[in-house]
Amino acid sequence: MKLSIVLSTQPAQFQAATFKGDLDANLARIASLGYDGVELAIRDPKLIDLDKLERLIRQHKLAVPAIGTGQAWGEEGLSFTDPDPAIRRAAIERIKSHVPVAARFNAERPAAIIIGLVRGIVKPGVDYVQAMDWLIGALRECSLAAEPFGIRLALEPINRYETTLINNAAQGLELIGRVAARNFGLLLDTFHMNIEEPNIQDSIRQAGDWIFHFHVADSNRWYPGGGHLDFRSILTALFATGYTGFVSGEFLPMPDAATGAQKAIEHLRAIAPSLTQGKI
Ligand code: LER
Ligand code: MN
Repeated sequence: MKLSIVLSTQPAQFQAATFKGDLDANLARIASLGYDGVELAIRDPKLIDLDKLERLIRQHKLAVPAIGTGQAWGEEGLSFTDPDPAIRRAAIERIKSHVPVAARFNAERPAAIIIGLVRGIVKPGVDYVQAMDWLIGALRECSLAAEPFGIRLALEPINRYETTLINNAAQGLELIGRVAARNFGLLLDTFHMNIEEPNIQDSIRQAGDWIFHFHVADSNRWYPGGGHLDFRSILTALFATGYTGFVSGEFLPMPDAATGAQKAIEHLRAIAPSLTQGKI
């Protein structure tokens, strides 16, 4: 099982970006804890020193399985479904600007670009059908731009308290059918699944090959093992689909980032030997 953890490369209010602040120190800590990779939350690629970031990541021998983009919404209000066409266009261009960034990391499999809250919400005065049309158009355009680089886009079903668009895996799968791009799939997050899915394991089975990336947090969004989710059963279902990607920790820095990260890796590594040999 390959494990990664979320690190924010720019200041962000998002609380479950486990590591924030000093990049070098955080990467050193993540590597020393035994993580294989780091998931980078990048609000705007043009505001960061990508050469330095890439150098540090290589220095710490970490893979980058995915790039989070949600802070473009969280800090700037960009979204695919804003009634203002200029904001929708800016959101699309922002996601496209992540394509060359994702292509820099991992020759084996480039980083996936996460479509989280940048999809937006159904804003007051906007009709749901209209919002879905804008969303599908934006996703088609971004998937097409990413395709020649071998980059995949992973849309994350997010719980109802954060968005009104795509809360569960079934809605995500329906959207995949409508976008109809082979490089457009899902990111499933156990924290959101615990709120929205009728049965987490069944939803994982249904999503199958469309699972491009996977976030883990416990029921209370603490590190896996800090709440009451059954990660043995959840991960068994995940690997039974043939999933070969990373299991990526995205949880609150509780009681602090380093302790949570350590407890997560202990809990997940203790479970791993019982999972199907060869799949992990
Ligand atoms: C991002 O991966 C996520 O899970 C959301 O809760 C962001 O708000
Ligand atoms: Mn998530």
